[in-house]
Amino acid sequence: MAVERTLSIIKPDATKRNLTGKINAKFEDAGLRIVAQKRIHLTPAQAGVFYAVHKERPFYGELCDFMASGPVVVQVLEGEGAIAKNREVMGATNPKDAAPGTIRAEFAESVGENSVHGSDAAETAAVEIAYFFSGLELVG
Ligand code: 3AN
Repeated sequence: MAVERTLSIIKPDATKRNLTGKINAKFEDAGLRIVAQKRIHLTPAQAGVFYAVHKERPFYGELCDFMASGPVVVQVLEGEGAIAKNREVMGATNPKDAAPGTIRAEFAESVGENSVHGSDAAETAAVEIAYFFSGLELVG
């Protein structure tokens, strides 16, 4: 399987509860390497650009406000099949449906405040990584 990179975000509900280290341990235990990472505080407009694909969904405004409600940790994870592997480690969008042991099963508060974001395909991973990181910041 090819080595890939994927964009991960530890969301405000998780940074607020001091869960960054526990979530990073889940990634590293699964063989994902954190090759770039920074803690930032998005504006609603910056969150809106990131989530533009969801513009027409009824929860878009709420999602942008939530993502700007506190600090987030944006990170690039690298590994074999990293995009799908990260989605596995994250668990289903709704924590009620997330498999035991996944980040969302253990930590998410609701379908909206679900602790982590992960890119869903190679094309979106490339766009999402470039939104937050320059090439010089990727130090695999
Ligand atoms: P995922 O993050 O699992 O790829 P998406 O792409 O369907 O899920 O949704 C993006 C984000 O939008 C989710 N992580 C969640 O924060 C939010 N979201 C999705 N569905 C809902 C919903 N029904 N109500 C509120 N927020 C939602």
